[in-house]
Amino acid sequence: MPPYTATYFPVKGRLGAIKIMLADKGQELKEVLVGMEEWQKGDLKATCVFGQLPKFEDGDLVLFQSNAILRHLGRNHGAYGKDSREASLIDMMNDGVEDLRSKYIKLIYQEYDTGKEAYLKDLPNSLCKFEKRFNSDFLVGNEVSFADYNLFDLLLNHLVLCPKSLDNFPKLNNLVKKMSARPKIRALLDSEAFKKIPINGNGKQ
Ligand code: 6SG
Repeated sequence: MPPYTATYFPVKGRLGAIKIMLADKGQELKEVLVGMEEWQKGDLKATCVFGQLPKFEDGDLVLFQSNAILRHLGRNHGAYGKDSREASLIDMMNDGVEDLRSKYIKLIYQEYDTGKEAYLKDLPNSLCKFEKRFNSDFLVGNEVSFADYNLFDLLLNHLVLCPKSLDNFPKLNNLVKKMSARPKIRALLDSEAFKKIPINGNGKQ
């Protein structure tokens, strides 16, 4: 089977959770990195369904939208719940992760210097919603889902933004601890290739 291919900028950004999930599932990923100069030529952008990256190829299936990619991989690799009820709950939690990720991206790209204090003040109001959902090591049911990988990736970013951000959230700390300890995820996080790419495209983190 040919490996999956992802085309993206040289940042973790919206590919981070996808890479973590693929690593944990023992899947190879071929990466095509696109620099600013090449992207600004516009040829690649014109071929992207919504004019944006990441682009993800699974054989002849071409996908855009990072959450659609996560769902696709969740379906393919048994990370989408044990039945349709769990799948719906996983969708709900992942949409919640997307809401927080959108706020984070807005902070990073639009108001880092003026808005960080207010962002961190409000952050517990978002994090407590996730904290309350954990009855096991995972957001939904007893198995890892794509929403867990997505939340884990976003929490790692927040620990860089503010190392104390999870201090009052034992369940979120547990997620970070347990996910970081999964051997294939640990190997990815420790790899030079992963460590050297910046989280975001503007140098802010
Ligand atoms: C930005 O927002 O890296 N894609 C981004 N930006 C380029 O022309 N809803 C979808 C999804 O979930 C959102 C996609 C996402 O998949 S990612 C994109 O394609 C555009 O709109 C964040 C990121 N930004 C870095 C960046 C892109 C262009 C300028 C700055 C770094 C420099 C040049 C290329 C890379 Fe750069």
